Amino acid sequence: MIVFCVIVLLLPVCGSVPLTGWVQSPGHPRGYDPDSSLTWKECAPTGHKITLTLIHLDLEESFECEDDSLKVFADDELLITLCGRKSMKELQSSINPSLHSSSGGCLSVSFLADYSNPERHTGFRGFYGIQDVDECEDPDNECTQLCNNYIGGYRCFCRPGYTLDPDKHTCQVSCSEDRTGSPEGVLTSPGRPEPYPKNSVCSYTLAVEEGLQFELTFTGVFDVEMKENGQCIDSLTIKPLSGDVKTFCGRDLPPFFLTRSQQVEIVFNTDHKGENRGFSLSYRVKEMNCFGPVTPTSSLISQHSDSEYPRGSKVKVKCDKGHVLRSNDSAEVEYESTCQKNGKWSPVIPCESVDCGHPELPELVELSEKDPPTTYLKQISFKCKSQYYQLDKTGSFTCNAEGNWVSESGQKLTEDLPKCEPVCGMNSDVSFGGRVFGGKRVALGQIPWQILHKSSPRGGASLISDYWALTAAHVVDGYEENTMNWLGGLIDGLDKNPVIMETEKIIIHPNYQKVGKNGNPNKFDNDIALIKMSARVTLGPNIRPVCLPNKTDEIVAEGTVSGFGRTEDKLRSQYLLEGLVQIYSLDKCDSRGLPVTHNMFCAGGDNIDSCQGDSGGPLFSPVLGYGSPDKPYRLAGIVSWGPPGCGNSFKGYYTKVQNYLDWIKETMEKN
Ligand code: 4AZ
Repeated sequence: MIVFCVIVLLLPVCGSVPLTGWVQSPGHPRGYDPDSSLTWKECAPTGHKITLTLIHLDLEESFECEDDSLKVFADDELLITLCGRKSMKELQSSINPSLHSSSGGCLSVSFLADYSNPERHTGFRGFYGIQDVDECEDPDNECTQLCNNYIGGYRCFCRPGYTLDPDKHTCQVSCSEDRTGSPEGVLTSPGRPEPYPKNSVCSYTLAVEEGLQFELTFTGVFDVEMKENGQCIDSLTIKPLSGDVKTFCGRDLPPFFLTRSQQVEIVFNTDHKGENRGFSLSYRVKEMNCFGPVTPTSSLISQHSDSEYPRGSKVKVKCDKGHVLRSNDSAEVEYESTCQKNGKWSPVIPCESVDCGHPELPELVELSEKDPPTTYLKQISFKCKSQYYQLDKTGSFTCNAEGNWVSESGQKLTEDLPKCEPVCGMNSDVSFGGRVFGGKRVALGQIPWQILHKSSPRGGASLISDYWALTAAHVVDGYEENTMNWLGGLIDGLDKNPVIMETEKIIIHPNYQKVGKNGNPNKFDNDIALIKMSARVTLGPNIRPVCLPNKTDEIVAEGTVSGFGRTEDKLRSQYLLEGLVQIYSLDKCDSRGLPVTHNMFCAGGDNIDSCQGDSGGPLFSPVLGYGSPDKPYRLAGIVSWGPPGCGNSFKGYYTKVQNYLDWIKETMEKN
């Protein structure tokens, strides 16, 4: 009973697991029978292992022990397979040392004899036991300092001056200190001048009453472990109650330092390796002064903005250029401030950046960026909301100190707002084949400036902006200003969904006159009129303006004429037709005696002519299909009149648009 209790005290597991015992093959030592077998397994308690010592082995020898075999497993993994005969010496030297389980693991044996036994074999015998595992021998035991093994476990412990971390493995220096109220002193890394300890976190608190601060001076060698790339491995961090946190490491002595705060925490952190000599830091209380500037975007009037001021000092603060006081009166930029006992200025009124705000923009113009910053020196630029428009001028505007957006040349945005103007002379280029007199069918979007007045009289016009169109005066003569409807965006006169435009103004050229013998009303001089639509025409791929000619360009040699007018066989064309015509000087055309003026030119093609119903429509160049952004389509002429009959050897007469550029410009500006 006494013996049992002693064992119980030494090894709490001894009651349940036998300490030692024998394991042997069936029939040992007489010999085992064919087909005999044995399995055996023992497990160790925590901190222990099971060992097996074979003292005898005599099994039938076979290739890879495939006949009879003894297999030993540790934690279900095969350690060794044995057969044949082995001497005690052999067993002790090369087999037994490996026959043990892991700490807390199991060891098992499986013996198997096959059906035949040509000669008698005595089998095997071994004894097993439980052994304590020395975890301290294990290099992976994770004790950072000292290790103590005991039966069934191990314990880490620390050298004097260190405490064991709650993780039970790490030794830490007990180095934290609260020096509240201490006006001066020295802080050093633990163990200085020896290398500082590993795995430590030292936190030192310095604190004094309000109105005071600390002056920190590093002395002697500074050596805190740092990576080659400058990153800190160990670190010394200075955390004032208010203000910037600073972290130091490496070998450069940190500079003299004022905390600007009545309390500061100094934290020294080290990792698990390295031999470095640490730091020495002396501290001294100093009166807290105020520092300029009072706010980041201000300066002091007639004083140095970045010096120190004793308590009670009064300074005049002025906001930097482009900044104003955050107060009701936004124009204010100056105020007086006094240095308080706590080293802080009072009052402190922030100087805020002037904000130019989002400018009010004309219709169709928008900011290039969605919600750009609009404060002092920020830049904005513009774009058009639609691809069918372009800005009349490029460049960006900058928010100036007075709160105005100004261009690079200094012009105020409000005085010169950018405008979006329709891109002229561009079509949606699609090649189209098909069959004015001798004309070809036009595809949708090919002549997007062509618009149509369907009847009384049937006639054409050309959009020259998103409000204005040009036509022949004789087409609109007699109409009340707002009684005409024009159709656009169509190539089929019977299109059910054309763009309908209503006229707001019809302005016939003041010198327009019908001329002709016997009051024949079909020949005209100054046959040109401007129509203003009552609403902005929504431009798109099929409805866009044509460009006007340049004032100084030579009259072009050829162009395309288009319209919904009379064809060889029909009084009116359902579809928009176009044809290529050559342009001639007036003396090359036969007007059949009818009077001509230099406000006209004549043109015609190979059996191609404009005719009744085409009047007012465009003659433009380059010829359809040859326009490009560098060479936009320009309106050279307006279909006007011709000698009787169309498509014969007589040419058609067109109003020469180039002669009316000033009138067009002035009229559009005035209306
Ligand atoms: C017309 O009566 C008309 N061949 C238009 C053009 C031409 C002739 C007549 C040119 O509207």
